Amino acid sequence: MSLYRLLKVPEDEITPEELYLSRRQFMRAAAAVTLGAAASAALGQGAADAVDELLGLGETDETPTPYEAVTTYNNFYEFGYDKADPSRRSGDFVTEPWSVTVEGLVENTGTFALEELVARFEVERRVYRMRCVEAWSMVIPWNGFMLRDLITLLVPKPEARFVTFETVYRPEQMPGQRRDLLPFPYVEGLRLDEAMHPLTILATGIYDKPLTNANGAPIRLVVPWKYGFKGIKSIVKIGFVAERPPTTWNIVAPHEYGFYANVNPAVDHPRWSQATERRIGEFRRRDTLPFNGYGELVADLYEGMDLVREF
Ligand SMILES: Nc1nc2c(c(=O)[nH]1)N[C@H]1C(S)=C(S)[C@@H](COP(=O)(O)O)O[C@H]1N2
Ligand SMILES: [Mo]
Repeated sequence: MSLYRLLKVPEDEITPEELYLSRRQFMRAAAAVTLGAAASAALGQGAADAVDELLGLGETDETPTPYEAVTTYNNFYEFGYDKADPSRRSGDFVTEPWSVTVEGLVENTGTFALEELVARFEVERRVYRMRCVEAWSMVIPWNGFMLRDLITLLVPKPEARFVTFETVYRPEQMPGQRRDLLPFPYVEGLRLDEAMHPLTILATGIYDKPLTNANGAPIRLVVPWKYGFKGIKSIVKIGFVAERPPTTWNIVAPHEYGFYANVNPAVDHPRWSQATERRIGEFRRRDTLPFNGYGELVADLYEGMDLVREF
């Protein structure tokens, strides 16, 4: 059973407040479904602690990559393609005030002021591995809230199967947008059940500080089991659609960058191996893990799919 299908039922019946208050239980239920038999057995024994521990798999105790590296070695083509461009060339980027427009197959469309939106959610710290498709990785302490909590408030219509995201288009403040580095605005998308997964967050902070412009201020997506390019930055639009939406890197090079972009050491990029990665700050390469090490929590989402063909 998919995570989304299970959670869809209570969502229709529970008010946002109740949902918010019962979030811990909700997480447990989500974990039980995603983790399958092991967690169910644990739940059966009434061992809620065991599920908490399993949920803890989403956290890593690996040493976070230093703040300096996380905020100066970036991909954000709106500011240029060099890793140093986003931090060096984003000084004129204005992120306050900021609003996010919600459109498409959802009950609560509209334009929302970011502070008012964020105030509704519990912002928590999530330390996640981040694996770029270019075969480097970091460990990043994010501050953010679960995208599922926002989606629950927005109430998708039954036909909605995918969530879309769009980055701000502001060439006067984003030098990379004044050149043809990518077709802008940058767009991304997730299947609704991926978007509803408890690991998927909208980040507003990094290292307990506000997000830097280079990291996607004031709000960006983080999906830790997918390649970094799915983590779209500086989001101004969120949509709900029935069909799989176009996504920027997939438009540019469909044979190199799939829609799903799940981290997969067994599927090489046409121009390089994905079997190992360079952790920023380390000398020896590490093995890349399926789903970036989050497989126990997310593999269930892709049951029955051929992950070589649907990369
Ligand atoms: N709008 C936008 N979002 C983006 C990108 C981009 O160029 N533009 N680059 C992506 C890529 S390739 C990666 S690896 C991550 C990098 O996030 P970080 O710089 O915060 O580590 O952002 C992603 N989000
Ligand atoms: Mo990336």
